Amino acid sequence: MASIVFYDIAHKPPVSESCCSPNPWKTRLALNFKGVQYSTSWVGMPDISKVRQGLGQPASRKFANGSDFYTLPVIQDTATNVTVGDSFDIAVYLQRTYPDSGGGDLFPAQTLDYTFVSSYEIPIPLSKRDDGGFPEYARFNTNIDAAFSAHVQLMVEGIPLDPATIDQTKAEFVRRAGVSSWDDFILTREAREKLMESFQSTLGDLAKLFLQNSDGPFLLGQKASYADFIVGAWLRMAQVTLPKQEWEEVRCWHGSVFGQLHDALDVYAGIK
Ligand SMILES: N[C@@H](CCC(=O)N[C@@H](CS)C(=O)NCC(=O)O)C(=O)O
Repeated sequence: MASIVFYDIAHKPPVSESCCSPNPWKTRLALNFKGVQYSTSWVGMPDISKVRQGLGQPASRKFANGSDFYTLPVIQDTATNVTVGDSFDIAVYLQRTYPDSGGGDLFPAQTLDYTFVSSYEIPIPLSKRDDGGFPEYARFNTNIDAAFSAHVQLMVEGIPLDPATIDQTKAEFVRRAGVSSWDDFILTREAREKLMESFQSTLGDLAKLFLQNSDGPFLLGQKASYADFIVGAWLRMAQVTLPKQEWEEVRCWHGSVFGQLHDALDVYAGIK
């Protein structure tokens, strides 16, 4: 019996092909890196609030109007009786509770000098949280979330929603965004090209950080850290949700740093 239960979002079956939510992906990569025993509990989109509240976790995020946004991941560690409901807090918890497990240090000291300056609005405000004693990583996490969230409209259309609850989920996305129908999320070809250009230039600034260390694929060269998982989690979402040709473009931009990072993280990407 696994000691950790990891709650992730179930999209269209089979989950092994559709699993694409970036914050749960950060947790999966961290759990696999740590090599701790766990099992995944899959939660359908309409059930997230109920499941999260059932686990005694308050909302870790707010919508723009100030109302609660119930999210995953959550982990429940049955060995310690601790439940944690935010991806960054989970990584800090794993590091502090299982410091030497698996690949070792999730947060090796490094400078993560990347700031995203937004020209696009972020659809849902990002979580506000403590830095857990790792301020460099916490700031990097916030900036990466902002950089990818500003371009998330490229990916929304391609989320493989579960056919069993697709109407309900689409209606909820429409309600949150305050738009009138799902079609409002669909970008015209021109708007898509413009947003892809912005995505490319945003990732160009990030690529500089990866290229500082030429024996890549990771920020520290051969050793993966939680900073690689933060970026890699968003790349998993891009891989699943972007049209194939656009994903190939992303992989190849900036000397293929992101394609190489994505592939190098396969060793930590097993779905359990
Ligand atoms: N601060 C949270 C944010 C988690 C979050 O935003 N999760 C998204 C998936 S990536 C979610 O649960 N969305 C549910 C929904 O859209 O209803 C964390 O980092 O864990």
